[in-house]
Amino acid sequence: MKQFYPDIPKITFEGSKTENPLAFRYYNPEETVAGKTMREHLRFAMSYWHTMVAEGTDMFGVGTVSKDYGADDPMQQAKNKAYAAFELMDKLNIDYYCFHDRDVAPEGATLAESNQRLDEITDLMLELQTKYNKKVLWGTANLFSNPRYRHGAGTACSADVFAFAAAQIKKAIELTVKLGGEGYVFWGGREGYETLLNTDMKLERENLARLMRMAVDYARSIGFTGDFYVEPKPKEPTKHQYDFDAATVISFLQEFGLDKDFKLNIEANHATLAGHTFQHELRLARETGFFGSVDANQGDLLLGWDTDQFPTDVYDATWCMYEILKVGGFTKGGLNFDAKTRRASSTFEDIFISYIAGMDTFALGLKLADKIISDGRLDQFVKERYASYQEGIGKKIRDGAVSMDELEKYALAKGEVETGTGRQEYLEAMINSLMFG
Ligand code: XUL
Ligand code: CO
Repeated sequence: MKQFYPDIPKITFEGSKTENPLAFRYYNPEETVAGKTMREHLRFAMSYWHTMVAEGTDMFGVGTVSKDYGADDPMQQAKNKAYAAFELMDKLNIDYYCFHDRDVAPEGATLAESNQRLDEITDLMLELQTKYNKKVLWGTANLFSNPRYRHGAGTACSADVFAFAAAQIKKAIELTVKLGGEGYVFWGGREGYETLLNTDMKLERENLARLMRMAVDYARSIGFTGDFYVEPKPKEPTKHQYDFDAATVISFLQEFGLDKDFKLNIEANHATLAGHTFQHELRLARETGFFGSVDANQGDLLLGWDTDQFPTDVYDATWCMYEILKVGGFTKGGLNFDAKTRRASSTFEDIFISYIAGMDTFALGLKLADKIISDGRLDQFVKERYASYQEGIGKKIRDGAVSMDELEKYALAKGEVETGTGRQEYLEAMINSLMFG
């Protein structure tokens, strides 16, 4: 069979000393860490849109790498893209992938034609999944690229657009089920506004919730047993998105009675765009029971947009894996590399090197997080910092067994209080010594 990456060998683990750029330094899939293999912990996924489709265009220039896979006809391109995708996953030892409907098959002149094309291509994808033993982490619908969605999809001012979006989601869910997908994502690409001057925010938010409710009910009715996720992002492409950050999404889900149906897909670069750290979003998701999946990438803190870089920041990966270990690991979610090579990194080899870098970074993060947790000093420190809530008045506060009167009496009798030092720098130095030994 024709190879699309003939110069790239199968990538194997060679250890941290290797100088081979096409080898893993830290990701050793069958190595056990904290009771599970790295493969089981990390559940890496390839993002079809960046890896198989995006050609490096930006606002100032055209693509720098061709993704036509040697064909002119759009359907032949889509087929070749599928062959290339599975060759890439196979060579990188990646078990999962994520896709939008429009990534895998070109949109047709009508919805019916688009759907027919999707049927044809997903037949091939299913065949390739079996051949290469690959799985879908999650599917989704692209409700933001076509001009019809310029006012949003579920939050559009036009009911016809709402209906079109619903039809597209229905089909994307059916395809996710057909391909055995373990999840389905709602990312509100244009579900927000540019100006409140022309916006009925109440109706838009209610409609978005209606669409999500209908999507869940439909999916369950056709036997989808996977997870639904919302992927928070504060802005871009719209000025304000309704799925702003984890806290906003959680309250939205609760407001509309969707909190039992959805979890969160936390993306690193979206967290920083919202003014949070990646870990903050993960921590909130973990502690509220909404943790689901992760879009692993990183932004550039000097830039105000979503650069979707491959993750190489070991601190961020470590704190991400710390939260994931603390929540007990992924169930149906995983680490999807929603990441693209820089525009100037314009060869297919760069794509492989980028995935290797990302996978190694998270493998290292997993090992370091395990080290921090096993060491125990950090957890112990936090526990002791809140020790006053374990007994006496603190325990009564936690138990809801104390009144304002009683607290006043207590404070009056106590006099000035002593709260001790936070020792942040001690902790930072301790973590560095754990990480760098
Ligand atoms: C955009 C983004 C999307 C979602 C899926 O910022 O992250 O690619 O992950 O629609
Ligand atoms: Co994403």
